[in-house]
Amino acid sequence: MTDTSIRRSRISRIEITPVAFSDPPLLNVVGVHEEVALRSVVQMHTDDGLVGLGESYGDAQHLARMQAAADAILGEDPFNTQKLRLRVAEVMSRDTVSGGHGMSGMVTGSATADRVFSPFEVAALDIQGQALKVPVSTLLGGALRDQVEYSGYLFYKWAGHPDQDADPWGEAMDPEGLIAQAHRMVDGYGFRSLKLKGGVLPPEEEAEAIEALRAEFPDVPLRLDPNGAWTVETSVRIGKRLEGLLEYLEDPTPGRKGMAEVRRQIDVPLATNMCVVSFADIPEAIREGSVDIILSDHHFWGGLRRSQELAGHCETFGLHMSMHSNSHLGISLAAMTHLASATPRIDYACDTHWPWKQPDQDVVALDSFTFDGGCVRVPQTPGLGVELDEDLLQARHEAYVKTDVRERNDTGYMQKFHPNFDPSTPRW
Ligand code: GKR
Ligand code: MG
Repeated sequence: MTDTSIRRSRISRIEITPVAFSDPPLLNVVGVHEEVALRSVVQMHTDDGLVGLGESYGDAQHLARMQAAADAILGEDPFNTQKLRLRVAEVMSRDTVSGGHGMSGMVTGSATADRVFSPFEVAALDIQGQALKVPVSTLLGGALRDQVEYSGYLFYKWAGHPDQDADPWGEAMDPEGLIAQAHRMVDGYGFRSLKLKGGVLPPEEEAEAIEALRAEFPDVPLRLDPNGAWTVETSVRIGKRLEGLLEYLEDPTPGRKGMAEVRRQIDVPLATNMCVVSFADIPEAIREGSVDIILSDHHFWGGLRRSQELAGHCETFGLHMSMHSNSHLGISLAAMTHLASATPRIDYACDTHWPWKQPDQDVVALDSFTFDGGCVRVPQTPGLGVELDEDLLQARHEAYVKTDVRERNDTGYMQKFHPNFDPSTPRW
């Protein structure tokens, strides 16, 4: 007789490895990137020998939360991500400690349970894909494109970390420096759109930089993201100046009400990864008319399928989507690429910090990804389609053990060199 019973595999073990990799001194509204960026690598093992990968933030508080969540989902079925999510939410509902959100204070309002669940959902999908011998994009409904477009992410930056030699990117504190940086991005990776991280210099100087980039790259869509550094009045003034030059303006001013006020007065689409960062933020954003574009980020929207739920909300309310990024490794790039390939609502080129990471400082095989025309091919092998390199993982973990950085703190690092630096916003 044929055995028709279905044997479900179980999650037998979860390893969470904190890692660190070198990061250049990239400036933003809350300070400057430290010498290392922290991440965590999740390896979810099943009792039938599969291993799924996930990647998340590496801040100490977040690691503790992830460990508590991992303990709560042992023995569960990796195909039942609804149940995994409920378990994680139960554990997080008892979490009373604030902070540790991995974004240096820039985005802290997003739902803790979603953040903590995300790398486990990605690892579970990796396992499912391997078991079924299909790529993760297939599990997400199917890839509608075989490559995903990313945009080049420009930063004001110092030549190198203080007391160190200049890094190969060199200094970019004025339009000339940014144009040289943009050429490296465009020539080296083929990016066809560019985003400038603003909120660093007085707004008029950042507007000048956009004008200079427009003159240098007449056909490249441009975005500017001051991370809420400007008042409503400043946002309207600079927004009007940049009308016709920007593909979108990202978080010029803090809060949904302020964003709505700006949006009513300028003819530039407004995007956010700061004022709509969880499902609870959506109703007010719609009521107020705060934004045109939401930057999804599976790391804080609760994983790949929750990000697709967000896409459903955006479709209902006529909003568009792009994708947010923080300093990340290859497991995240694979997950981002699968998600975007299977989510037509993500109709803008996605952000990535990828070029800022030294190629040998990842945890996946060095040839896992190439950028061609700013695009990454959607992995076609089962699951996420990336393999962990044990030697690289070990090296990154040793770097974590060696550094005394235990949470991202762009402000503290900036204040070491500029003690009067004040991260409050709006600043201009
Ligand atoms: O890496 O400095 C940075 C960025 O500023 C990042 O932390 C932001 O979260 O890229 C992000 C953004 O779009 O706001
Ligand atoms: Mg942003």
